[in-house]
Amino acid sequence: MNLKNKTVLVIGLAVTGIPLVKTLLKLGADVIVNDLRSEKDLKDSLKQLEAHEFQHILGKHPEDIDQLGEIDLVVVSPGVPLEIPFIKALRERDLEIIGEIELAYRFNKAPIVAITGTNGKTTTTALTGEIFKNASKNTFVVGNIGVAAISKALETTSEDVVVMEISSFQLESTVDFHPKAAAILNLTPDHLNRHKTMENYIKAKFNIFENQNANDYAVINHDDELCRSHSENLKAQKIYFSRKHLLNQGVFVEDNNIVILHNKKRHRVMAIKDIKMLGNHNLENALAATAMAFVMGISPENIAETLKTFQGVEHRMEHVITIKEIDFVNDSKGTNVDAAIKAIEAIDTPIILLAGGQDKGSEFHDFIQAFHGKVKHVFAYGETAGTIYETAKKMSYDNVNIVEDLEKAVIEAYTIAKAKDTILLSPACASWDMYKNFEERGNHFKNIVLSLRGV
Ligand code: UMA
Repeated sequence: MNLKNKTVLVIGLAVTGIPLVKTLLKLGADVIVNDLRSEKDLKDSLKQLEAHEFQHILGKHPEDIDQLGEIDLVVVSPGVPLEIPFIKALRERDLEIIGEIELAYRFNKAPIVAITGTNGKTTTTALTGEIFKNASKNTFVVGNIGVAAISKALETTSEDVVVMEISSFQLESTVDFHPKAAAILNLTPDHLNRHKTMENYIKAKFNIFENQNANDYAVINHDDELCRSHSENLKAQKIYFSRKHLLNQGVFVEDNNIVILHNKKRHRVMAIKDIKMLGNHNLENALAATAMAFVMGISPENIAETLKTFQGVEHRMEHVITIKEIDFVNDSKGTNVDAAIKAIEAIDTPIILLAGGQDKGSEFHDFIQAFHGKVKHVFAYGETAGTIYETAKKMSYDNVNIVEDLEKAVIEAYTIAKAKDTILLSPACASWDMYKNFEERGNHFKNIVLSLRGV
């Protein structure tokens, strides 16, 4: 793809948009940036681009697309829904509209290992990246994990490997994107405010396999009914992983060991008790990472070495501190019901739960059901506080209170907590009603918690 002297419209100027503009300018393109936010709100983004020359239209999406002049390509940030009137109008003009992942793919030179799924994708991406790094492979870990893929694309060579976390948003705007190995970890309802139906969400996720062929690998969770049932017609070689069943071929648990059975050869990787990360969900993440690393040529010994030491990622079941024998756990990355259920399941002590946030159209019935006598109390805050409260009451769970914000939730929880309890932030919702992102929410939680020392 040659973008020299082409005019490229970039929509969204944040984590994706900033390196996108820099890369496009490096490639010799003329860049126009558009963002809903005002120049004042985008002050930090603009500062990072101070030394670069480009046009911008800020504060709204243009109603009259003719004011943009001649455009050769449109590249959208993942958080921009593709059905907004502005993008529809651009489409009517027959313009090529792609996502940033697609653009990164077109300039990328390394084999790609791509990971999606509703939950566990950040942990699995970080873990897989770590396995490659520990096996002395030059590795780029990018994508939804917080480092835009385009920011590294021009640096890659065929000797490297790129490990990408990919969201359903990003998979809506891929075209030729073709990973060598790709995984769907699991599928439960999420982001339905954007995708509208579960079918649309699943379809976006399966785009990850769309351009693969018989020389590629599709890694799939055998224990997840939706993953399995939608995988029948894939063109890539299927590598199943399972925590619950022995498989004829794939990666699974046998006699408490991780085992790989591939091309009739059996490899014992390690005992599951020696995996550093806790919880069944992390065992599944470990199985998926093992499958991907193995098909990409990493030895079982190298894989085991990393699984024994990898501690997990920030904001995902992160132990913050113990005060007066009360553990505080930051799971701000638990942005949907399923993730929060897995967090509850992974903790063995009584829990005081802090939950709520942006309303993504989720239902909380399964969430409340997962409390199983383990969650002593819930403090709900944010846009979904009322829905969580009403669902709990309807299900005869009475230990629920609505509080104003996260700070109030922590203080109330600490007031009623007893020694050996865990105060868990696992919101089951996105952060965007009150915070810029889940990292900001997690950091806020940690600051509030740390300020309780000595209280
Ligand atoms: N914007 C518009 N019009 C719109 C919507 C947004 O102009 O209709 C503008 C906003 O004003 C803002 C910019 O677009 O200035 C934000 O773009 P974005 O939402 O795509 O966010 P980025 O900061 O570019 O970060 C994105 C991902 N965010 C989302 O998909 C919402 C990051 O994933 C990702 O790390 C980053 O690209 C690099 O790839 C975060 C995330 O929350 C972690 N992802 C969701 C999740 O995991 O559940 C999908």
